[in-house]
Amino acid sequence: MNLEPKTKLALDPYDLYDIRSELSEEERMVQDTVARFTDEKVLPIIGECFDQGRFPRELVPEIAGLGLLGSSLPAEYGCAGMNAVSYGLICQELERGDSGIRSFVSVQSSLCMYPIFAYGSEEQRRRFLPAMARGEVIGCFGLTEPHGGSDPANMKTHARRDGGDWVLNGAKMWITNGNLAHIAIVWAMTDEGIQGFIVEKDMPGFAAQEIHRKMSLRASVTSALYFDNVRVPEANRLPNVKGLKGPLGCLTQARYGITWGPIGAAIACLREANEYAQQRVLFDRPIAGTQAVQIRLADMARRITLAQLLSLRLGRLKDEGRMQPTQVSLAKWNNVRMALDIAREARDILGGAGITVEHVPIRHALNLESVITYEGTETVHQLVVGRELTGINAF
Ligand code: TGC
Ligand code: FAD
Repeated sequence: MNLEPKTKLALDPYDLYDIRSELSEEERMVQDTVARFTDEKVLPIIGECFDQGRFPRELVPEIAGLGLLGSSLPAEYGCAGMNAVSYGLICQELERGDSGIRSFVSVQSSLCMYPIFAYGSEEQRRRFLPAMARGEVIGCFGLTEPHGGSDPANMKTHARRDGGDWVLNGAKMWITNGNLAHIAIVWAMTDEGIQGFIVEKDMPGFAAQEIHRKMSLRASVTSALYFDNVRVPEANRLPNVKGLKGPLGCLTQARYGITWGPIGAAIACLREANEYAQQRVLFDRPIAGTQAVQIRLADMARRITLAQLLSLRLGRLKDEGRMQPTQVSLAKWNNVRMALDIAREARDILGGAGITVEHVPIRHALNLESVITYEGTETVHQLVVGRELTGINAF
């Protein structure tokens, strides 16, 4: 029996394995909605925002209106209750626009709303989550400290009990949304181990200072946070977790989304390199007609396809409750590396034109220099996988 298709079907060059057909109708709808938002609202302004070092805060109400903040949390807290694959697709389509927009949503959803949901009291959930889903309360997540982010167990920020309150001292570094945020989820050492606190921006002794002169994630706010005898009431301590597994549990959620995001950035770069190469005529033919450029474009498509399959599989495992942190590490490592390499190569295919933000690859490449460092550096994720294989901790 001949099972070959009768006619050759046209493939989508940016989805060669028709992964979209593996998505449910609802997942496709989420992807289309966010894709439209990115095309209509993000892409027209983002080059200029990057150039000016400005986060487009005016987009937050629409991001919230589309249900993209805390999208996986339940409806009883004003959230959309979507599945993990939908959250991944949200990240992918937003990062097709810019890593900074995806970062904003990752931090709000996975690093701030998730810990309040997973580790907070019912009162904290009701107080914060609906307002955060509406984008009226913005959060940031303070784990990294100036002396070294890869080893958060060695944190110096500490909280001491004082009557019914906690007194917080220390500093956090490289904090996304820091100066935008109304609340900070701050991880601090206590006599009972690491604990999480909801620090409100007007608490005396708390200060956020924006970090300028960045060459990466310029359309995102990054800050240092300082705590000088900040008095935090017991009602603002996250009661249901102690130890490093608290912040690491949040990172697993955010890193999962980050496996999807760079796929969007890579697709944007491949698309632009492909279109440019078809129009750029050198030596009497478009450079897309040379073997060297075709091999490079084909190799980008190959790597994107593998990343798409990896993230979809990871998302299905997450929706079945079977996803393990090591699997997330492997995909974060693979997919960010894939996107960074593709962005740099796409920049090269554009020649001199590739160095301006009129074209997307340089902006994505610069952004991905942060993405490969934050949420665990590439080395950290390689060592997590190595530890899984060998049983030996090489950190
Ligand atoms: P280790 O002994 O391995 O673990 C301590 C406890 O945590 C548990 N655990 C995890 N739980 C959930 N998810 C994970 N991924 C977990 N990894 C470990 C573990 O089971 C253990 O639990 P228990 O009950 O036995 O106590 O800890 P370690 O000190 O050896 O550290 C391991 C290491 C190096 C992997 C970890 O420290 C690490 O991941 N370092 C990197 C830090 C990092 O990623 N920081 C990110 C800061 S946030 C950020 O970058 C936001 S950018 C966002 C944006 O803008 O989009
Ligand atoms: P270090 O930990 O000092 O690492 C330096 C180098 O040493 C790296 O190459 C690393 O891979 C390597 N290294 C570390 N350990 C080993 C080892 N055992 N063996 C070999 N090599 C090793 N943090 C937050 O808490 N919240 C945020 O919202 C946040 N947002 C960020 C936004 C941006 C734009 C950036 C750039 C960072 C952000 N971070 C945030 C911080 C980020 O998580 C850290 O930068 C990251 O974890 C690495 O920490 P570090 O910069 O201190 O580098």
